[in-house]
Amino acid sequence: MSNIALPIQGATTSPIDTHAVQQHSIPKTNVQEKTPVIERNQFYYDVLAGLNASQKHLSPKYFYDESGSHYFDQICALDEYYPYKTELTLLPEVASTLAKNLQGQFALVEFGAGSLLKVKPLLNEIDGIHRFMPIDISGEHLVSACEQLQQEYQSLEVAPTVADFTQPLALDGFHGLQPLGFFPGSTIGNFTPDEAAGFLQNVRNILGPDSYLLIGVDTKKSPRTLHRAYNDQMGITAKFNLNILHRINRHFDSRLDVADFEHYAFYNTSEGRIEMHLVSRKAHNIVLDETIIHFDEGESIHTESSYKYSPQDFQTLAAKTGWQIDQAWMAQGDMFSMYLLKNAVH
Ligand code: AVI
Repeated sequence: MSNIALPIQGATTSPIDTHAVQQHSIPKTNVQEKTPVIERNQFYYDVLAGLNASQKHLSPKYFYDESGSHYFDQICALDEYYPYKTELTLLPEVASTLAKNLQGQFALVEFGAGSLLKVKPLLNEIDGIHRFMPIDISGEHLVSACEQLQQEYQSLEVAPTVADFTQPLALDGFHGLQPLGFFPGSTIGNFTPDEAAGFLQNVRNILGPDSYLLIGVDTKKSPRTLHRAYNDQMGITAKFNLNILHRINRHFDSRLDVADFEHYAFYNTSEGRIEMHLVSRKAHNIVLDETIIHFDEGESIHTESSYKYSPQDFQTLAAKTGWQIDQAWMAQGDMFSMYLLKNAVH
């Protein structure tokens, strides 16, 4: 499975500042660093390989530098972008049902935790959560978010891990508690179906037997609603998409004019996904260091897919990756879904 995306609100891919890690009040022994941040060389390699492919493409994980994360925060505040707000509205109801139905003592593991905004309804409602183990690739951002959370939830043990959770990961330290995974935001939609299956299997291995996973999944719906969500009137999604070209300009010695490209997003009904592209306005060459890359007029770079899952689609995906659906919630108008999955393999 490829190394994709940490597209969580507020996440950045800036290098880990070990000073920052040392200054924070989260005990340093609680912070585990499992993988290095994305290397500059990896970015070079991925950009050149992606732009030399017959369908040019770039990984959506490269959206999330500091400006990209800032644009994503703005997207979440837009009226048109329903997934963020809809899930946030659904979460208190989900949390109170879980508080009633889930008996036990839990270690809550959040994948791609970012700013830790969505975990609070769970912490507020479920008394059995004693340990919180967020995982994110952006170490500095994660540790400072954990520090703030620790102030608010003083009796909670907060133990962050700096890692790329899409890769196999040995997560120790459940301390005898039952693992409860949390993967909100429909980030699963940014994986291809094969990657999504690999991810769910990986999470099952990380959390182990007797674990649960609470996951947010965007649903199939009217293409008009989807189109609006990814083509907002203020043009923030366009800026978010085009920012990947600015990022290339910052990293390469390049002749690339961002104004030669435009944002294009549409719902591909047969694939069940939003596709985001950057379309060349004219036939031209760009130069990245010594490499010349040609674009025809109208040729695109595919920058992101955002898959949408009907309940049946998601049931099939869960079953084939060893999870069983324990509970399901649908937001009003079937706009967004959440599922509590139980590890079905013993
Ligand atoms: C993070 N991810 C779930 C968002 C999505 O909807 O696929 C990223 C995004 N792309 C454009 N707008 C938001």
